[in-house]
Amino acid sequence: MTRVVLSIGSNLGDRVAHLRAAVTAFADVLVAVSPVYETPPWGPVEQPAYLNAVLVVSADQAPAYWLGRAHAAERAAGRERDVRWGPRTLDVDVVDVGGTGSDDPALTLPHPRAHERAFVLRPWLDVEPSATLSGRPVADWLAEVGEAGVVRRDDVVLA
Ligand code: A4P
Ligand code: MG
Repeated sequence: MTRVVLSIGSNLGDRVAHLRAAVTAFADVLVAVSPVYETPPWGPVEQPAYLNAVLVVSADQAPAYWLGRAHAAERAAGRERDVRWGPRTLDVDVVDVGGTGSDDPALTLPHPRAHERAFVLRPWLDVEPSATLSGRPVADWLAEVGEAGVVRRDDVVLA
């Protein structure tokens, strides 16, 4: 069984409902669901704050399978791909597939920006305290990045 880390995020419409829909979409393979965080938008596009969380899933499947399921979950949430890094009802990124490395632009592993994003590292650490990313503890990456503006939302429970 391969252990897979997915990052989920929403900053349009009913954000909580979109994250819950992502959890439901992966219910058959779900291992863990992280707490939810309110996070300031990352990147060059001005947009509303995100709700972010991490899912750990597991199945005996190749990396492409997980990207396919991620895109299916995004489509089900009515995701429209217009602006790169722009606002979205649901984003599902494949962060790590059992430590596999890939340079394929269609599925780069581990996710090329995960190590610099507190909105991925913080919830991941909550559910896998000893996780590593590119051979380095996630806790160390997070200490380097910092957690400014990342606020845990204990009032929002996904599962
Ligand atoms: N792709 C390559 N590798 C991967 C991977 N590991 N996981 C390809 C998922 N997709 C991967 O993605 C663009 C292309 O990346 C896809 O065709 C896929 O084959 P997309 O989902 O179509 O577009 P995008 O999401 O706008 O681009 P990208 O690069 O995934 O954006 P990011 O990096 O996900 O940024 N701020 C906060 N606070 N929280 C967020 O969740 N998210 C974004 C999106 C921006 N700012 C944010 C957040
Ligand atoms: Mg994406």
